[in-house]
Amino acid sequence: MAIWNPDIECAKRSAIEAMQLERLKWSVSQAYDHVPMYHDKMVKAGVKPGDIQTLKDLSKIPLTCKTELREQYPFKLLAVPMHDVVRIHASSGTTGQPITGCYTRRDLDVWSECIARIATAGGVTADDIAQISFGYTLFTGAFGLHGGLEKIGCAIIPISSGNTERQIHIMRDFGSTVLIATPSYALYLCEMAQKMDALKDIKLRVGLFGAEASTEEMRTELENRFHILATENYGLTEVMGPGVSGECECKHGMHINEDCFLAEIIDPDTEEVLPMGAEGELVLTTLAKEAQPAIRYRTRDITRLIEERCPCGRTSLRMAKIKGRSDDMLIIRGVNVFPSQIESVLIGQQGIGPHYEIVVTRKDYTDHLQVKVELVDAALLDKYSELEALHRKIKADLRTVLQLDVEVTLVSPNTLKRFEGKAKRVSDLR
Ligand code: DLL
Repeated sequence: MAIWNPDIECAKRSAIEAMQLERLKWSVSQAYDHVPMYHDKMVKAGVKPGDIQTLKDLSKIPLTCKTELREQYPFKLLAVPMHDVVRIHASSGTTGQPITGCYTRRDLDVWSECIARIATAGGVTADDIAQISFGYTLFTGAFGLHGGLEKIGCAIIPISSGNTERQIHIMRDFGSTVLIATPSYALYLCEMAQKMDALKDIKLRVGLFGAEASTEEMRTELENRFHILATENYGLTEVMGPGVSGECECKHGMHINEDCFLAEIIDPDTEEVLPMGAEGELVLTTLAKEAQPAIRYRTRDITRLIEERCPCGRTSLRMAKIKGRSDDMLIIRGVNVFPSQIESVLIGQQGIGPHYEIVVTRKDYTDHLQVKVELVDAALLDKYSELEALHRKIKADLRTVLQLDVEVTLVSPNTLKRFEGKAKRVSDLR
């Protein structure tokens, strides 16, 4: 298993922590000196950059949340003059004002380096032909992966997302060996390839997936259908985009690029920093970002850190699969439900496909959870007893996992929405 930058990725903990401390001091000073929002927050909390003498001192600085960043739209978070900015990305802003991400030339170099590391960890080499099926837009996914894969030296197909039938033609004709997409779009591509009877001619061997939560069951589904090794990548516009962390071929947690990001886990309610290994909300601080530093940014993503050594030889801390976002968690009749729990029950069940929708309503002051699932074979609709048995089984399995009664609706094949980017499977109509 190749390692892109063994000096960093396999460094001793003491060396990594020394580097982190030095960079943390620099990053906090950048933010304090040049970004009024961070300056004001630190002054209010009575902290100065000079108070950061150990990594633990970071907790003296207040946390930062999405709303605060939104208030700085578009460029009030810049720590450098616009003259030094060479790229501007933005989050989709579907749930409000978008958040901009600005990069200096050096930021782009660091970004490519981070991606080169995680793509190599996922098994990509210079001999690969990589089909990037993320949208080449303001979204960080496509351009982020593009820079890193170019650094590795693979042949990139910048096809962007959408036009799914054409994606399959290109995948087959160009002999793509690496697919880069959201897991939900990868699944749609796979279905299309099956429909076009092209799966047998496809040479994919690696899938680098990310940008949305997906379960272990979904990974297995993609690996089995496409005959690939599927690894997962994580990142967010607020701190850089993809490249914060990524899995190696061992697929046991995403290795964090710790020379560029400092990760903490907090209790989302009390905001207290939790000990190593505890599950909670991921908080990230950038250590190398020039244009737009992020200090103690609350990601809302729920995970835990893993410090046990990985068999791959990398020494970096890893992040477990994202369980969900704290703001995605549904509270149904007082019970906490993550969409990922529902997905893990559905995927792999005989008779149903991997597409689903979750609809939450309130009737007579009571929450009601409906899960719509697609049948694989429409013929089942005419076989009442088999249909009934399948329905009963899914309902019972959901009950075991969620401790809730769920209305299960089995729908005809190919009737639920397919996604070309991040999937939106939950409608909370309360
Ligand atoms: O999704 C960056 C990215 C692009 C990551 C491509 C990986 C691959 P945003 O659009 O700003 O950035 O969305 C960030 O997406 O806070 C998570 O909630 C979610 N997310 C990203 N990667 C994962 C993942 C990009 N592997 C938000 N698993 C984050 C679960 C993920 N959720």
